[in-house]
Amino acid sequence: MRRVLTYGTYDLLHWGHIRLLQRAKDLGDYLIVGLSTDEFNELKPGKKPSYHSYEVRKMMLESIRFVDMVVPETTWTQKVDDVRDLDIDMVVMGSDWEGSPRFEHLRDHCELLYLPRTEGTSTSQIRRDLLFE
Ligand code: C2G
Repeated sequence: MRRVLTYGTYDLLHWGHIRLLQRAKDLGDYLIVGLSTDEFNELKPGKKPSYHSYEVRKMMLESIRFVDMVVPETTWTQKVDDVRDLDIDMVVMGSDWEGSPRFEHLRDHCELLYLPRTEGTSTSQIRRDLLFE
């Protein structure tokens, strides 16, 4: 059974997120999402606090049929341990992370694939659109 892992904040869940999760699931049999905690999001440069709490974002992800498990992402450095402990075959991220040192080192531990980001939607775009409604 091929086990796939991806990471993200998944705030204000939108169709770009869903397309990423669907393609990630299609690459294996079991999809795990490392979901950024509210505290971890504070460490991400330029990241606004999430609209939804970790628990709400986790509940929403767990309701998606492509997602088999959600685990907390609390640090930048947990990924190698996650790949080992969760017996991961492939890590998948959207192309905005392509080449990032946050992920490239995982090539020594598992397959790593970046999928084209979905153009035309993003959490920040949704926030901006709603602000000027
Ligand atoms: N994504 C996408 N298309 C969009 C928006 C997002 O394919 N229009 C992808 C991103 O590339 C990412 C996933 O959806 O793979 C989740 O996006 P975010 O919640 O914005 O994730 P991010 O804040 O980048 O957190 O350690 C890695 C971080 O936790 C990633």
